[in-house]
Amino acid sequence: MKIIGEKINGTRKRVARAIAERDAEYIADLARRQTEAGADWLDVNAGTHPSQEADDLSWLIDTIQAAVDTPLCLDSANPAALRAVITKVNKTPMINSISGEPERLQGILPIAAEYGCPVIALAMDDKKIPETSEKRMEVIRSVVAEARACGVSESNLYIDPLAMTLSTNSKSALVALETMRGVRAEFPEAHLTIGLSNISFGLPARSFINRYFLSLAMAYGLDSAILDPLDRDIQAAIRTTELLLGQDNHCLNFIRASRKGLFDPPAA
Ligand code: THG
Repeated sequence: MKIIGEKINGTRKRVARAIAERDAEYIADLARRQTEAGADWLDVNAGTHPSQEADDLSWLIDTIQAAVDTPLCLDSANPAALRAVITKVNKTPMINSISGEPERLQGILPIAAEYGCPVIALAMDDKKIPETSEKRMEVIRSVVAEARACGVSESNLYIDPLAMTLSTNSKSALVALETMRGVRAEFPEAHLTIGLSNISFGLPARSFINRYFLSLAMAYGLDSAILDPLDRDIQAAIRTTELLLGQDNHCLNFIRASRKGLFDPPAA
């Protein structure tokens, strides 16, 4: 299970302030702590107006790369901003994201192809999120075909089936899980990812919902997720579910994470 650390996101108030004030130490600290907690990529979302996005992303990238060498996941739907910053990224970044939306496909797929980037593909088009897993699969099929045509291999695609909040649709987790099943069956080389915390938006006790959903999704083939790696309970859910699904030879990762104190309760 690969972790995309979610914390450097300008839609979060504290991060927005750090970006506005160019508070490098705050951002560097988030980069270091997520890396220490095992993040495989750091999501970088400036969360700012498109006119400001390239500048802010550029500062974030410099700041993060001065602190850690963890690969980045550039979270932007703006091809111009992505082009402006991609050459300053040290390690091949993931791009988050494309969708079935033609402008986004045509603007971003060529960048992913040129730089050999893994790319997250959302199961939606023209800002509309299909209600059923069958319709999401139709969008995914067309995005996979477009990606291939542009020279992005199936194995560089991270399909995001989209977890919508349960608070407005009690079947939304099921729709996401069914879509994962479909992707696994039709596109065995492709990866799956999800923005984990969406599933619980507007509900109480969110961390329980997030964790049980993560565990179920892993059983459906989820192999990466955008989440908070500093959350010890999520760490426990990931390592324990890997153990149960036979994804942890000799239980080594579980034992290592436990020794590292990533989830064990502190000694009384
Ligand atoms: N799919 C893809 N990319 C995504 C998402 C997705 N990128 C953005 C988002 N969704 C995932 N990232 C975050 C980052 C931070 C938070 C939630 C999702 C977060 N939220 C706090 C909360 O939920 O309570 C509130 C904000 C705050 O802390 O101020 O921290 O679905 N491909």
